[in-house]
Amino acid sequence: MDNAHGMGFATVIDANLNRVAEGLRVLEDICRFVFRDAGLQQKIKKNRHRINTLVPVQTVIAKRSSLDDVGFSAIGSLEERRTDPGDLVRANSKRVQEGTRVLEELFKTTDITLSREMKNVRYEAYEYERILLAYCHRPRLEAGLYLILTDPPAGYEKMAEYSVEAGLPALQLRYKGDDQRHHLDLARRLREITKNSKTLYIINDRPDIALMVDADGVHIGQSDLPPADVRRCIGDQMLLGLSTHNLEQVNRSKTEPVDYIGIGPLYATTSKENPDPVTGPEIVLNALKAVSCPVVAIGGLTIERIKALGSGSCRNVALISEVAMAENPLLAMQTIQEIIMEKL
Ligand code: 3NM
Repeated sequence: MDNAHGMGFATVIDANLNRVAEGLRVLEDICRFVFRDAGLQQKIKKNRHRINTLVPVQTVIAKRSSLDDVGFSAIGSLEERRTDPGDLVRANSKRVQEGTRVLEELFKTTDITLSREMKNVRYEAYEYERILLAYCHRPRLEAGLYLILTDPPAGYEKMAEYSVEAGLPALQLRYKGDDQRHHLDLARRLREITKNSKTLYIINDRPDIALMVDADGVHIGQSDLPPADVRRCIGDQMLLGLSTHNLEQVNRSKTEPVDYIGIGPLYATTSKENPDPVTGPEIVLNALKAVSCPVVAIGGLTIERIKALGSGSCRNVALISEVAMAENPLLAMQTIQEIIMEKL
């Protein structure tokens, strides 16, 4: 290779290393700040650091000039058209995949080990794209009443029908009986009722049942299986919620692949056996400051206490008894949903 060509190749390598590093950085930040998957973020980061260590000698960097690059103006117009997070993930995954493909080829002439390394990064980038796109299509927990059902006097089915009618953002089946088949049956019936509605259907404690009935999500507690393992089991498209009971657990949740957290019990509750110590309502604001995902206030909440939570504080409230014991549960759901939405 003569000098002029050598410099040309080095410039192509330089340009593609930068393209790959930038694409990885965007994917890493989306992973970290939007989907909060620390494990995947670390994998992307490792590859980005590796790519950065390969950036060629300073002479080439000094010679780099985007303005002399004949492709520069052509790229700009396409790059400005990103319409949703999925577009952003796809576009940046493509940058990484294309860049590593070019590097894989070029390094074949100089360093076969590096060429293979680039191939590995490319294959890993297909994996990042798949996971992040799945995240983009995962349902989101909207503001409002998150209703939990444990033996409601009106019956599970009736309460599920009311939840759909009231347009609640989420309904959780929290069955505490021993009959596994009944549990599964019930879970299936509530899935039928909530299907094609705006009410997300979440199963408490049981990722296996959530998968069997094709629920929208699973909710787990601090002593259930670890969130990362549950996530591996339920895949990328289901919502995963985690109960927290103090700020230490709230902070730890930031490193876990969960989509929302519950915080409580804010007040004493009789709906849960062996509840954790009462946190008081003040903890909600601190939890909201600590995490970027939705925070669901829970435990001993009543209409009056929800009103007292203050405007602008909590967008998500979970209840069992206040609705289950209401004379008219549908009316109670509608009223509480309205109160929460008015407070926002
Ligand atoms: N989890 P009620 S408190 C299921 O602190 C549950 O994580 C809690 O019922 C927690 O609205 C609770 O009747 C019970 O108090 C909530």
